[in-house]
Amino acid sequence: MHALLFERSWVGGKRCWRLPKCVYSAGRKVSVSTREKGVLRQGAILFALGSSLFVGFILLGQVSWGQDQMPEPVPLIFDTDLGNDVDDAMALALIHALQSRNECRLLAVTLTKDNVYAARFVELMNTFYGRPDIPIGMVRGGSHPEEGRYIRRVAEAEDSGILRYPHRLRSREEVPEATQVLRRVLASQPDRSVVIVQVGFSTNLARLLVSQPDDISPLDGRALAEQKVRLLSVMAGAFSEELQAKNFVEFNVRGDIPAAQKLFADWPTEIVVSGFEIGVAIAHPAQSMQLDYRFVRHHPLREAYDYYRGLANDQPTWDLTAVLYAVRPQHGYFNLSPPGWVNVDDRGRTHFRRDEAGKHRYLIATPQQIIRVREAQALLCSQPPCR
Ligand SMILES: [Ca+2]
Repeated sequence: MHALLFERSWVGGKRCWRLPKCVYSAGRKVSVSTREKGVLRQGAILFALGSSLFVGFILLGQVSWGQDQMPEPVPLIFDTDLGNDVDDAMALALIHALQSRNECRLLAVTLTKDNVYAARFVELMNTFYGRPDIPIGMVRGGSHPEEGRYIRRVAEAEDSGILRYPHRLRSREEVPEATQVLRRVLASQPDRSVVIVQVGFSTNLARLLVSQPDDISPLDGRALAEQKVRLLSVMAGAFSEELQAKNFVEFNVRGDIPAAQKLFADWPTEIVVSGFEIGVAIAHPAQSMQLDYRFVRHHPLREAYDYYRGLANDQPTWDLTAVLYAVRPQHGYFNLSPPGWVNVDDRGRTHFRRDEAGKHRYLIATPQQIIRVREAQALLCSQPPCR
């Protein structure tokens, strides 16, 4: 038997592989028969197929390796004054949509609104999205405990004597105090992992900062936050030149000025702030509320939006932007200011001082980014539950 080999030749000025006219076997030149050329061609085909399969396996290996390297879902705490405006409810829907996409994991919702209907609304939303057991904490005392326009109406809505949106909570006493929930959840998480989104008053986080060691954790609140939290994403204040010139005092700061001062002065991790100017520039399209929720007869967010804003009206998306940045910081939805420090004066105005060593930044959105964010938020808010 003599070995059959491909030979490399120059054909038409290009280098290529072709079948040889003869080969050497045991040092002797041997001509290649037609049958042997057929074997060679079959070998060439098999070689090509084998190579393709090999490359395919390598690529498959790379894909599965890539999946192993996928980032973990962001462990998230949502701290909200839900009920004062409807963007908190929209932000909660957005969180659930992102959790259904395995991009975040809602660890707890803590309320800065001392009203049982706020807690009931959160629980009915969590239940609607198939996650009824997410811990809920609620401030005691605090700013703006009134019912507002939608939380009670949606929580008590019935069809033929049965709750339209099932949930279990009924009384204020059933809802644990928020600081305790924050301490318990933080203590249970890996170090430097948790992202907190604060879209209401700073009451709960300021109280966390001054909380003392207890049977939940030997750390005080500040040390616990420093150890467990990776990022705090806040909707508060105002940073545009126009609003600064007007001495604008934003609602979340005005609701508890001492707490906001405490938060920006003492919080130990990085903070990214979505100022008033971002959410007001990115209006949620009323048309989305009218058209995109037809997959279900009753949707708690659509109903809340109707009671609060009216289905014919656009809605600023302040709180949604803080969630979107927290979960998708790498998507280029926003630009960030240079680092610096935010501080809150006694009238509730926010000021930003640039400092390369600073831990605070605020969001900036270009006109192109505003279009993108508006579309992404509308799609995520109206994403059907994954139940
Ligand atoms: Ca809010």
